[in-house]
Amino acid sequence: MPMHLQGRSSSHFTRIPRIFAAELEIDLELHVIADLLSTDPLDYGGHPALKMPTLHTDAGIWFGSLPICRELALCSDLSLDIVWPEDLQRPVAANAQELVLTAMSTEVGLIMGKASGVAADNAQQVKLRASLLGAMDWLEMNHLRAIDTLPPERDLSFLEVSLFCLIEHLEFREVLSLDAYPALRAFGQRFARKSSARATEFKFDFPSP
Ligand SMILES: N[C@@H](CCC(=O)N[C@@H](CS)C(=O)NCC(=O)O)C(=O)O
Repeated sequence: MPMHLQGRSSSHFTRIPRIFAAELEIDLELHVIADLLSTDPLDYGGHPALKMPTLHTDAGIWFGSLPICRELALCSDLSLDIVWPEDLQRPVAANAQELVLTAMSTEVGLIMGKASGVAADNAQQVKLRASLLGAMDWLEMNHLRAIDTLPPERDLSFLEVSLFCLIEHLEFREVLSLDAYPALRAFGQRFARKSSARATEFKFDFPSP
């Protein structure tokens, strides 16, 4: 069975393994999930928690962007030097990774809330936005120090790929402008030049209703 990923071209958690696959020269077919309000795991490629992405290989189903990227790395013929979250020894780098993933999940909460008609001034949405802004302010101040701790000989790091997917997604989904985050915007512009980033640009798989 050829490997395929169930997800969406508009999803930041889906884009992480798509960038990894491109860097690792793995042919990965995207199968688009149609209905994000479905409560049937089968509509999410068998994900019991109703999330995307899932990877489907001969070995089985893989849930979540990090386990999927690890499996892609194991299946690749290239021996890329990859920095994984558990390799981040310094607090600034470990905290950056934690805040990137937290901000990505917070963004999902904001988008799903808006899409299902929750008002922006709902207390939960207000807290989600405050959480996102807190994470972004910290990342604006600290992401370069975090990246500086990575081994210079690396080919790829989960931290940089996930940070890139987060910051491009914020503007793509009109959740937050990057105007207040010039250093993060500059990081995103540099990373966006990679062919793996250009090959996986965010887009909506369906026309808006
Ligand atoms: N920890 C998971 C998070 C996955 C996740 O939150 N995916 C979002 C899309 S980017 C999702 O499925 N959203 C739909 C929903 O939460 O209902 C991962 O790393 O893949």
